[in-house]
Amino acid sequence: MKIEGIELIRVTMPLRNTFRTSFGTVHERDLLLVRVVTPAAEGWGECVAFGTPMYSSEYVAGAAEVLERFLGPRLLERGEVRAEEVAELLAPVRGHRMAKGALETAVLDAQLRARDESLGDYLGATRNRVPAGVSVGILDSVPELLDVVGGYLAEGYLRIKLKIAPGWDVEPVRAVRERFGDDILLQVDANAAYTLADARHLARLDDFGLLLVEQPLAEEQLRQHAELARLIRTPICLDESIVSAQGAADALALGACRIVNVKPGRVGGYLEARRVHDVCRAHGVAVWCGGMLETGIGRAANVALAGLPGFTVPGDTSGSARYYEHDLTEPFVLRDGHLDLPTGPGIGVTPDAAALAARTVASTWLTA
Ligand code: OSB
Ligand code: MG
Repeated sequence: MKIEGIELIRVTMPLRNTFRTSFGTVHERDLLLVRVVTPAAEGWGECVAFGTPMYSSEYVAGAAEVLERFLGPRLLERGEVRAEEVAELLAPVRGHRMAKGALETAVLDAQLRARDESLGDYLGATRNRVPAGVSVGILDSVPELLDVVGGYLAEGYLRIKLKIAPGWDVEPVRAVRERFGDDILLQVDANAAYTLADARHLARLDDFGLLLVEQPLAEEQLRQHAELARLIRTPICLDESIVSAQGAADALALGACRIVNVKPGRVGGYLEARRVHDVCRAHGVAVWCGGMLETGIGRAANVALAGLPGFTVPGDTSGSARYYEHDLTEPFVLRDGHLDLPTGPGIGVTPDAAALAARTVASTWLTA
């Protein structure tokens, strides 16, 4: 496919609810969309970096710059390119996986639209709907948390994830178990807020039958996660630490985790995300699809990926209404606790022009 132009669109989306994690608080979602124009079709990708580099080292303005100066020009100079060649073409630029992933996704979307194939079919999805979980941020009080969790359960969410941090861990988990019982699927996410010295404290979570504890320690601490796994019974899941399929293989070999959160942006796109899925599946390790507070653009692709057979537990693929009053696309709506895979070509959705225009703060065109 000939890439004629690439548009980088900076967008700000007000969040319905402030989202607080151990690394900071997000009031609105600053994000970057990538639109690729080819003679046959155009394609869209959502870059999952946040406005600030607190979840990981990437951030929106940095992603925009690396796309504009280094990644975009490499593609435009090549002219003809297939989605399956993008990662290799961009490999000389180190890191910046979220920026690369957005560009690869836009090319893949255009390629699939041109041949009228859905992303789910292309990736190998085996289901037409996926179970939905929801990630609940840190709140000011336990009663407030119980209200919020009760509301999500009433909406039909099939799994609850509580964000935790030192000072907000055992008590909220205990309160949710006491109020909603032992049958709800419950897990926690620390976003790297603890150290190995906290092992005895984290072991107190073992009493609550959690599905997993996500990323308790720092991104680089694979060996220490393996050590922690010997000190607590709750299965460890890695998020931030897994940035490639090779890294996932290393983490499994080390015993650093027993389950993996797959976020396509974090690993550089949907093709690498599928390889992470494949590696884990070959090891008998479950994966689930993480989220980055995406708009409908990123959400559509995540839901397609979550249709693959190794995604055996509910992910952070929530309905649009959990995040936004007005999404950029047709909203994703929970039916019976599930989201349907999009069936149209490519990612299956496009931004509503008026909704996008209302939220766009800047846009840049790159041409050959
Ligand atoms: O660690 O999984 C995470 C949101 C922003 C950054 C990191 C994470 C999260 C979530 C929410 O937990 C996922 C979502 O609902 O999109
Ligand atoms: Mg996480």
